[in-house]
Amino acid sequence: MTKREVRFPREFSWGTSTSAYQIEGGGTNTDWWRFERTGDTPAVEPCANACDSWHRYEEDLDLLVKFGLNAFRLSVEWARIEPERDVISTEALDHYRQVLQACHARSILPVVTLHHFTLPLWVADAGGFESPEISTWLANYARVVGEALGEYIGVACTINEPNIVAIMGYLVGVFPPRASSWERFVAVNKTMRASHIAMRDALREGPGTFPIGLPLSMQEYEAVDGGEEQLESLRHEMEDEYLNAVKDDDYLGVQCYTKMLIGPNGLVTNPQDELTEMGYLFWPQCVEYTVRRAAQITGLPIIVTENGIGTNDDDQRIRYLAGALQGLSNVIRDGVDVRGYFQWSLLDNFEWILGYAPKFGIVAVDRSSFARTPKPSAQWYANATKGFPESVL
Ligand code: GCO
Repeated sequence: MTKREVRFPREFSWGTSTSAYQIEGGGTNTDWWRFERTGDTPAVEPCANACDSWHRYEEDLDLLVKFGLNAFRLSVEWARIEPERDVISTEALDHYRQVLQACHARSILPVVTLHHFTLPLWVADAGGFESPEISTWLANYARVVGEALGEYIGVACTINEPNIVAIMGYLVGVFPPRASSWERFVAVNKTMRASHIAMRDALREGPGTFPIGLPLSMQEYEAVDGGEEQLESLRHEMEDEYLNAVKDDDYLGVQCYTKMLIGPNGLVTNPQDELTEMGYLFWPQCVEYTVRRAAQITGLPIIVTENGIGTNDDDQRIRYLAGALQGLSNVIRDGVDVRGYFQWSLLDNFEWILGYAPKFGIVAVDRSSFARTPKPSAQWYANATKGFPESVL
C-alpha cells in the first residue's frame, strides 16, 4: 500500500477529552445501557441522559472557545452508526458530521475516537471481543466512518484503552461481560491489537490525511515488597505488547492517571497516601514517566489523549494539572515529540460503574437542568496553555 500522506496540526493541541456514551445521553442500543439495568450489575446508577451533549454539543464547543482551547476529543458511537449488523444509520453519520463541522467552525481540531468502551447490542450478543469476526466488524465500521467523516477528522483514535476493556471486562470482571480469567484477558488483548491494526488500515484507505493511533491506558508502576515479577507480568500484558504492536502507527495516545504500587499479590494502597475519588494515588508525575516510556519504546510522536483527576476538590485538580504539565514540559524540553495534551474531562460525566460521583470535569453539570458551570480549574487550565511550556516552569 502506498504510504498515505499524514498531516499533524502545526500548533500544539490543547484540549479536553470526552466520550459519546459518557456525555451524549440516550445510548440505549449499547451493551452498557443493558448492563446497568441487568440483575446484580456493579453499576451504581444508570447513565441515562448523561450531559445531554447529543443536543448540547455546541454549548460544549463554545466552552472550549471560551477557554482558548484548540482541540476536542470526542467519540462516535458504533451502536448509533451501525444499529444492526450491516445496517448504517445516515442520520447518525449526519449528526456526527454536524458536530465535526461545528468544531471546524470554531477552529477546534476534532480528535475522533471510533470505539470507547461501548458495543452495539448485536456485537455484544455475538460474543463481543471474543467473537472471531470482531476485527472484521470493526474494520468495516472504521471504513464507514472514514468514508463519511474522514475529511472532517483532525486526528483518529481507533479503540479507547483496549487494555482497560480487557482487564476490567475479562480479568477483574466489573465491566461487561464480567469474566475473571487471565487466559481470556490475554486473548482479548491480542484481539484488540489485531482489531486496532485492521481499523487503522481501513481508515488509511479512505479520505483524509489525519494521523491514526491507539489511545493506550498507561500508568507509572512501582514494585513493593517483592512485587517485581507481578509488576512485569501485568505491565507486559497491559503495556509492552501494545507498545510493540503500534510502531507502524502515526502516533501513540498516552492516557495516564496515577502510579500503581504492585506487591506479590497485586495492587497495594497505603492509606496514609493522598488519594483521589477513584482511590488512585495522587501522582501527576505519571505523565512524565509514561510519555517518556511510550516515546522510548515506540519511537512515535505522542499525544496525551487523557489525563486528569476525579475529585470534588477543585484546588486538588489544579495542583494535579500543574504537576502534570510540569512533567510534560520536562519531557518536551528533553526533545520528546509531543503533539498535544487533552485533560479528562471537559464535563463532569458518567464514570462507568461509579456513575456520576467522581468529578473529572473542569466544568460542572447540573444533573437536572444540564446547565454547565465552569470551575476555577477551567480558567487555570486556559491560562496554563498560554506560553507553554515556559508557563508552568
Ligand atoms: C477510561 C476512559 C474514560 C474514563 C477516564 C476516567 O480510561 O476509563 O477513557 O472513559 O472516564 O479515564 O476514569
